[in-house]
Amino acid sequence: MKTKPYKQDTSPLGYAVGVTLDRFIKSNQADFPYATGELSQLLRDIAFASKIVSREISRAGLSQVTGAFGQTNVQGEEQQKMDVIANIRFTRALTKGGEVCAVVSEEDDEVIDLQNKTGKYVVAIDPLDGSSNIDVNVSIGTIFSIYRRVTPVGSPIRQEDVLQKGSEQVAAGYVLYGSSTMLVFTTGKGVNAFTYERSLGEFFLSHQDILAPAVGNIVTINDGLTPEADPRIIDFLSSCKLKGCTSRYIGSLVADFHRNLLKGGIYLYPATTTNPHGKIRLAYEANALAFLAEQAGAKATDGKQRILDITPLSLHQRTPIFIGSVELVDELFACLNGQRFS
Ligand code: FBP
Repeated sequence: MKTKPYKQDTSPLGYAVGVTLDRFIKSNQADFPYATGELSQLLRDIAFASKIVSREISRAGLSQVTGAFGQTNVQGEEQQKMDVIANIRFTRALTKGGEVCAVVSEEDDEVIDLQNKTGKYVVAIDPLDGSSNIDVNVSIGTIFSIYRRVTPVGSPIRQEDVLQKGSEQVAAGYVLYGSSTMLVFTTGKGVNAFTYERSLGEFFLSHQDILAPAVGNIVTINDGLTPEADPRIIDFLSSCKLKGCTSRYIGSLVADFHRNLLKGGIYLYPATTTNPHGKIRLAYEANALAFLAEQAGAKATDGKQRILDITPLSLHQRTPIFIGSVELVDELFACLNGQRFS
């Protein structure tokens, strides 16, 4: 039987649409720790849930899902309807995906035991970050951290499974629901971003091997906090102003982090007299972004140590966070400690 070898058509008619998330995962399987397909399936489950959440957000104003849900979460914050919707969608996708045994969510007081006797992974998730921006059509996000459980598979979930240092993460990422929906993640081999093509229902690779500029000129802080912050932080902010840095603050951690990751800058959420541990949660906000930052050549500290070296003591503990371009984080650290951040 006569055959002919496939030759990729190069005419404009067959223009390339790009590398899908699935194809990227398949061709980079070696970059996935343990490389048995479970972690890649878990990432697919997160991508699937984010498509549903992205759809709900994009039509929020039309479908009565804006506004408060009428309950408060463990942080004492009023839950928004979209917080609850995102929590349902991600927890359900992780349950049905079958790779996860436990979930730590910003919206749930306790650990959610998925009663999955074969699940090897633990996920810590902020289903919807930037709640204050949901109803005003400003970019919001989802943040996730993935760990391998440390106790035997099939045995009861224990504290050591869910209270792991950030340095133990096997993967982490966020979804940004902005002018486009993007999924950004690392498995410890660099940072890649995928943009959602709604008409095809697919995430396509749009930013490969992201590296954060070592030098940045964007300072991101809620200026309303500064009167209660450490005066040495005020000194740092003044030196940035003198250097001609600019100020940007969206009020959604994911969106502020993403901008600074691409353009160069520093995000600061310090401890204040009102919040002596800051506001940002270690398990499902700071750890994931710190892993991504370091994988992109940037840095993340609580002012004393690497965020990833912090030993977690409780599920919803908060931490001060200073994250971004190396030069700016080093300067901030030197302001606070009078020595370099190594
Ligand atoms: P949640 O919305 O998930 O609770 O996250 C916290 C957050 O909204 C961050 O996204 C944001 O950077 C910060 O809090 C804004 O805090 P503030 O309103 O004090 O500036």
